[in-house]
Amino acid sequence: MISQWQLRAAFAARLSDMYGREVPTYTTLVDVSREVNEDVLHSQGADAERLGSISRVTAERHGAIRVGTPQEMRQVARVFGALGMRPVGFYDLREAAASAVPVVSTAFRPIDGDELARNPFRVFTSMLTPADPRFFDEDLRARLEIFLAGRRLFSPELLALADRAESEEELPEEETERFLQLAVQTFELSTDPVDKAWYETLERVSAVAADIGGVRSTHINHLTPRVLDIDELYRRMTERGIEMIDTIQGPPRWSGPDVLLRQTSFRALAESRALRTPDGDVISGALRVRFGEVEARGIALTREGRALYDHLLTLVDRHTAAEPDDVDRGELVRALWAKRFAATERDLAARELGFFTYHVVSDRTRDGSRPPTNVAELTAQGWLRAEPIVYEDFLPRSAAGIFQSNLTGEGSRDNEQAGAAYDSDWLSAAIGRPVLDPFTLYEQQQNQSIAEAAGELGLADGLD
Ligand code: OOG
Ligand code: NI
Repeated sequence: MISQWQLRAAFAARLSDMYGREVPTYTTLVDVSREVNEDVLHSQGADAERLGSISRVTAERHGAIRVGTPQEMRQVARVFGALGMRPVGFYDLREAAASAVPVVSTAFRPIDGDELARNPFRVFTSMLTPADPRFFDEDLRARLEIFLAGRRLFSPELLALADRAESEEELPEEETERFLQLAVQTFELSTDPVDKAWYETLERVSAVAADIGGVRSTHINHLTPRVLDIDELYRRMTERGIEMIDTIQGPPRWSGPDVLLRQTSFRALAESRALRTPDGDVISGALRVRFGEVEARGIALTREGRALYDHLLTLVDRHTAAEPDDVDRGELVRALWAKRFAATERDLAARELGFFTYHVVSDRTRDGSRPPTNVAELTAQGWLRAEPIVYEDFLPRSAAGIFQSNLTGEGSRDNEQAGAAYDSDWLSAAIGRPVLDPFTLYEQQQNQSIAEAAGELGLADGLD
């Protein structure tokens, strides 16, 4: 029998092989990431594994897919449910992007510590918002909804196998093979001709809308390996002549602890696709939508930590807008961070800006004194050791940036119109499963470790 985590790991590996065949530059990205990771491991030793074992990091990927309707979203949730992945977090990219990105998103990922350690594969999954009048007028909305209702992304056989794997939490070997084949096939780039006029109609509104609603299938949009030194990776890719987007998104490179997520990507490549013209001829064209991304992960921030991070970003934006000429954005960010952000892990924990798990230090020389009853003192006095919790989620601003830097045109949006309201509850109802709150998940992990430590120290009333 093949367990869910094994299914997840096998699916991630096969998807990665498939994407490497379809987008060879992605294979270069994976190779360079591996080289950088080996070099960091070599130069930093055990410190390199502070945020995950080298085997986890080397195999680690996230993918991105885009679907059109709540029904398709529910089906995706069943396929990922089979792999032990649950929807976590709500991202409204319509608000995070300046140009037209008419989607709302969640990420499917494993949620408990052991499962994440075995294989943390996650998929950023976006759903089109045809009901948002800022992007789609009534006529286009109706045509789009009819088009989407008439396509089928997932075969009944795949969904049946997925449901079985989810309810039984495993699959026999033969069914596993079939399930993996069908699942990977679903995300291959289709060779069916694309209706040129329809695609272009949507493209005028948004390249993302065309990529999702202009074709009768879905595909993996990008895959993202994890790297331990993203600045070095960026340098080496550029050196090889691969065109990267302008920036590394997310927190700056600085001397303090790595937090949240830093990402960059190589530019979307023109891929040849068959197009059907209004006369019915099939011609060969090129569409530019798929790319490869890479990321470095840091420590998960608490709500307070995240609020501080967002606040610092706002300050930088304001300053850059006011004095566009005289600022080096990177310098400004680093100066601000040095002044306001936590400079060490200990500081992150003490200011309750970051999440940690706490573990009893077994070899502490006991002098017969009673341990203090609060986490900060226990840690300061060496009774407890704090281990950072890795950020397993995404950043809306970076996600919007990744979408935008790979769009061909700005698209169009009518900001005079009120946007259609979508939120986490709406998405939960649409998917038919609760969209989980990432902060709550990290907090539970932290609290559980504290409760266990209290038990081991014989502190029956728990810890503050
Ligand atoms: C998803 C973009 C978001 C990330 O890593 O932030 C994303 C997409 O392009 O479909 O993958
Ligand atoms: Ni991504």
